[in-house]
Amino acid sequence: MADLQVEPNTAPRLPDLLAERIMVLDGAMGTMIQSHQLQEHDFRGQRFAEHTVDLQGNNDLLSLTRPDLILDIHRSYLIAGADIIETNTFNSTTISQADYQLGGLVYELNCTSAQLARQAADEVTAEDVSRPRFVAGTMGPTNRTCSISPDVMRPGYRNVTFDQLAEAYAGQTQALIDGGVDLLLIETVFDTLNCKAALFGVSEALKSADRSVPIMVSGTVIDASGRNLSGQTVESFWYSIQHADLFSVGLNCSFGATQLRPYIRELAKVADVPISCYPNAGLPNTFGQYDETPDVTAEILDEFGRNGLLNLVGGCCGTTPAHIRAIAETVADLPPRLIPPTDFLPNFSGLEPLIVRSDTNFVNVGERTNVAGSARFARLIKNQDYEEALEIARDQVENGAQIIDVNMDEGLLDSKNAMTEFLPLLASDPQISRVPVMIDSSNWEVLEAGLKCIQGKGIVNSISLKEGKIDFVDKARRIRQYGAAVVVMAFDEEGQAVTTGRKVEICKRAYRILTREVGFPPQDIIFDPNILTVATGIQEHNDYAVAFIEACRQIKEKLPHALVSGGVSNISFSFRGNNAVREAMHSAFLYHAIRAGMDMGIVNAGQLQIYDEIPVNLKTTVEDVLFNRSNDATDRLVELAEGFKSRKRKKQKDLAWRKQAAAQRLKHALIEGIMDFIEEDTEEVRQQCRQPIEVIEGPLMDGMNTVGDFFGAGKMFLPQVVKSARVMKKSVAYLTPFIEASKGTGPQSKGRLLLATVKGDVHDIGKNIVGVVLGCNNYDIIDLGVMVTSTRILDAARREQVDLIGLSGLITPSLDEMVHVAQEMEREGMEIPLLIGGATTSKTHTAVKIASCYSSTVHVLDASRSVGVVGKLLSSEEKQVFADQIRQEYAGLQDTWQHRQSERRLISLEAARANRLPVDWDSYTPPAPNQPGIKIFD
Ligand code: THG
Repeated sequence: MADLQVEPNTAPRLPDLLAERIMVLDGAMGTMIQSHQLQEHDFRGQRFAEHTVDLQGNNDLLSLTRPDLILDIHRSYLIAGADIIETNTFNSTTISQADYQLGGLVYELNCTSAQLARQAADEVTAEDVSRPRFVAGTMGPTNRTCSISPDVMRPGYRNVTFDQLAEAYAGQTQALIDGGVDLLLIETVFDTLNCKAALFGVSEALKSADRSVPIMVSGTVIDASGRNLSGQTVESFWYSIQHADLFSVGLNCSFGATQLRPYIRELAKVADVPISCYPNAGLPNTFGQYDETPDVTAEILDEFGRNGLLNLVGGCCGTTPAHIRAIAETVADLPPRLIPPTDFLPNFSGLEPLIVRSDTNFVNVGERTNVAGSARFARLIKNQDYEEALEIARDQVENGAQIIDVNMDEGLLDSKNAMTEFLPLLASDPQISRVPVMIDSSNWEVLEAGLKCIQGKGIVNSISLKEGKIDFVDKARRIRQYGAAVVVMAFDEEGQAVTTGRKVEICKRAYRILTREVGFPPQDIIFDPNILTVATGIQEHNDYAVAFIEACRQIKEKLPHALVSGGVSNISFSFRGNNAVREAMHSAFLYHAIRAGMDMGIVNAGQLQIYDEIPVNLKTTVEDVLFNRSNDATDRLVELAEGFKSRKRKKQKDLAWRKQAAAQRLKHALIEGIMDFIEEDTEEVRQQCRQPIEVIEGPLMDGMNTVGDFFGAGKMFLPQVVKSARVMKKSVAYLTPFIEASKGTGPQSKGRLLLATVKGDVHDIGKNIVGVVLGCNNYDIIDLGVMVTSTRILDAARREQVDLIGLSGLITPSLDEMVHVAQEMEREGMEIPLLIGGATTSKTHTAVKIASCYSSTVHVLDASRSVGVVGKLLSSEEKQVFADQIRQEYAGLQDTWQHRQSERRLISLEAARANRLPVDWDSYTPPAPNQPGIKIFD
C-alpha cells in the first residue's frame, strides 16, 4: 500500500456533474461483508490474533486484515455504476472503536480505508477518464447520543459530550483526507447534536489542514412520525445544519424508499443544496433481512427522480451491486432536481421549526427562565430544584412563548455549570424542546457552553461591538460555526446607544461587518437597539421608548432581512411591584413598536395585557410617557399608579364585569382569558337558549371573532390568544354532553364526516367546534384528533366510508401538509369532498395549492359557515351546481395567482450557488416590515 499514489483532489468537477445528472452512490458495505460469513479469525487476521476483545463484527477492521475483500466490494459497486463510493469507516472513530479497545487505531483505519477506496476509484476512472469516480469518507453517528440520556432516571445525563464528539470527528477527518478522499459524508445522523458536533470537528480539522473538502450530510428518521431519534422533524434538522455550507443533504437507511418518500419530499422543499437519498432495500423481514429486489427498489427511486426529488441516489442496508446497477440504469436519463432559491426567511428550530415570514405575527420569547429576571427561577436554580425550574419553562411555552430565553447570569452561581445542567434537561422535555432556545448571557464562556447543548438552531443573546471589532468578529465566526443566530446589542467601544442615531449607526456598522466580513446570513442577525427604562424621573430617560421605536423603523428599512428584538419588561422597571401599570406599559409599548417593525421580544408570555382593554386614562398616560408627550407625564403616571396599587391587585376592578348579562360575561371571559367562572356562565347562557349549540354559535363565536379581530390588528398577542382558546375549550367541553343528549332525538344521520388536524399541528379548538356544530346538525363525526398523518386519514376515510374529509391546522407548515393529503387523495383516486379550514388557511391558498391537486376541495372561512357548506356539498340536488361554482371561482384565483408568480421558480445548481453568495445589501430594497394580520381560528 505504501507506494499507492494519492491522486490530486478531483472534487472541483463534482458540482458540474451534479448540475448535469443524478449521481449514483454505492450500496451497503455491511450487507456485502455479511455475505462472506466471516468468522472471528477472519476479522483478527494475524495482526490481531492475540487481541483480548472479540473482534467479529468490527467491519472497519477488515480494511487492515482483509483489504482484498474491501477492495473487491468497492470495485463491484463501481462496476455496477456508482459514481461515488463510501469508505469502510462507518465506525472508525475513537468513540466507536473504544468498544473493541482499538481506539488507538483510528488514524490507520481511516487512512487505509480511504486509500483502498481511492485505489478502486482510480482504477475504474483510468478505464474511462470521461467518467471520474469519487471517494466519500464515511463518518457514522457513533453509538452514543449527545442529546438523549441513556438513563431514564436521569434525563439530564449524557454519556458523551459535544467536545468529545467534535474531537473524535476531527481526528477521523484528518485521517480520511490524508488517505485521499474527495468528499466527507456524515451519515445516518439520528441525533442532530451529534451531527453538529461532527460538523464542528470537521470544520476545525479542515481549517488546520488548510483544506476545503465538500461535506455531505445524511440523516435518518426512525419511525413513521418522520423524526430522528432525538425527536426533530426533517425540516428542523435541516435548519440546524444549514450553516455548514453543505455539498448535499439527504436521508439514508430508515426504512424502505416508499416510507422515506414524504421525508425526502419535506427536505427537498426546504434545502437549497443537492438532495441525496439512499434507502434500505425495503423493510426488514421477520429475520431482519432485506428482501426488496433490485428492480423494485429502482422502480420506487425512479418515481422520486421523475418528481424532481433527487440529486444523488444509492442504497443502504440490504442493497447490493445488483441494486445499484438497477438504480443507475433507471436514473441515467432523469434530470436532476432543481434547487429552490434561498428565501432569506429567518428560521430557527427546536424539535420543530420556527420561521419568521412577513405575515408572521410578533414572535414571543419567554423571559421567565432567567435567574436575574425571576426571583422564583433564581431560587429554584440555586437550590438545584431543576424539576420545578422546568415547570417555569413549560409554563412559558404553554402560554405562547415561541422561543425561550435561558439566562443563568448571577454573581453567586456557577453560570456555566448551571447552563450545561439545565439545557440538557430542557432538551429531554418534548413539550419544551419543541421551541428554539435563546441562550442569554453576558459571558462568552457561558454562551459557548450553551451552544454545545442545543440540537436545534438557537440564538445567542448577545454579542456587541463593546470590546471592539476584532472580538466581535471572532465571536460571530464562532457562533456561525455552531450554526446559531445572534442577537446584536447596540453597544460599541463608546458604550450603550441611547439615541436613535447612535442605535441605528451601530447596528448598521455591525450589519456590514457581519454580512461582508464574517459571511453571516442577514436573516440570522437580530438587532436589539436597547429597550431602556422610562419614567425614572430623570429627564434624559424620557425619550428612551421613542428612540427604540424609531430605531426599529430605521433598522427594518435600512438593514434587509435582519430582525429587531428587545427585552420588553425593561421599559417598566420603575414600576416594579405594580404589575397593573407594568403590563399596561408593556402592552402599549409593544403595540407601537410592532407597528414600527419590531419582530420579536423577550416577554412574560403569561402576562400580557390586551391593548384595547387598558383603562382609557391609564392608556393615555402610559402613551404620554412612552412618547414623551408632556413634561408631567411621568408624574401623572406615578400618581395614577398609586390608584392601581391601592385597589389591591386588580381583583375588585376585575369583578365589575360580573354584573353584566351572562352572554356578555361569556364573551368577556373569552377575550380576557378568564377561566374562573366559565362553567357557571356557560350553564346560565345554556338555560337561556333553546338548544345548547346556540351558546357556541352565539356568544362564544362572538367572543372568538373579537379575539380574531384584535389579533389581526396587533392588539392581542399570541399568548393571549392561547389563553382565550383555553377558555373556549373549557366552555365547549362543558356543553358537549348536553349537545350529545339533545342529538339523540333528532332525525337520521345526514352523512359521515371525518375531521383531523394535520400532521405537525396540535391545534384543535376550531376543528372541535366544527365537529360539535356539524354533530348538532345530524352528521356523524369521526374525529381523528391532532397530528394525524395522511396515511391515517386516508385509511380511516376508506375504512369508515366517509362522505367528506375536513382538515384543520393553525400553523403555517400545516398548509404544506394539507397539500400533501390532497395529493395522496388524488393519487388514490378518491372523489369525496375535501374541506379546508384553520387560521393560516385561506381561499387563495386552497384554490392555488390544494384544489389544484385535488379538485373537490373547498375552503371554509370559519366554523359557523361549515354547516351551510357541508350541506351543499352533500346534497344530491345542490352538489353539482355548488361544485361547479366553486371550481370556477377557484380557477379564477389560480389564474390571478399564476400571473403574480414570476419570482420563485426553481433554479439550477449553479444559480443556487450564486443566489447564496453575499449580496451588497446597501443597494437592496427590503421587504415590507412586519404587519400583523392573521386570523386565529384553527
Ligand atoms: N435584551 C436582550 N436580552 C435581555 C434583555 C434585553 N435579557 C434579559 C432582559 N433584558 C429581558 N428579560 C427580563 C426578564 C424579567 C424581567 C425583565 C426582563 C423582569 N422581572 C421582574 C423584575 O425584575 O421586576 C421579576 C419579577 C419576579 O421576580 O418574578 O422585569 O433587553 N437581548
